[in-house]
Amino acid sequence: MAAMSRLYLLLPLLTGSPAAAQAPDWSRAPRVEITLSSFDYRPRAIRLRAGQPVRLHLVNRSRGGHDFTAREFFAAATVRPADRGAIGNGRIDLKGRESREIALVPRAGRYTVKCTHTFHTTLGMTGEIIVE
Ligand SMILES: [Cu+2]
Repeated sequence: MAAMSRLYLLLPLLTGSPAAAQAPDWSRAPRVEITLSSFDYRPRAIRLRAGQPVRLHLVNRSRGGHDFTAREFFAAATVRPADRGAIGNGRIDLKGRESREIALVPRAGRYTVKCTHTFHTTLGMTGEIIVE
């Protein structure tokens, strides 16, 4: 019985669940590719798992610049320290043909993403991030 309860105490550490107060192993986080183009995001609905570390790989396929703006999403998430500088006021800027990786642990919720360049949202650059 005593051995059993000890195992339960160790379990969060062994499984790497959020209960363990340690930095996520970012290298093992699955990679999710998100493509930006004129004037679209692919996929339109980005589905992520709550509390699970993930590496968002943003790829701008167009010649012009775009951004990936999701203020509530980034504010709620735990972003890898090395990537925090790339997010200014919930926005990630991508020059033409640029790509960037952002690792984070998302929090459950539904969030909107949009491009803040003039008229780009009107032209279709909006999407949704669904974290369950
Ligand atoms: Cu844009």
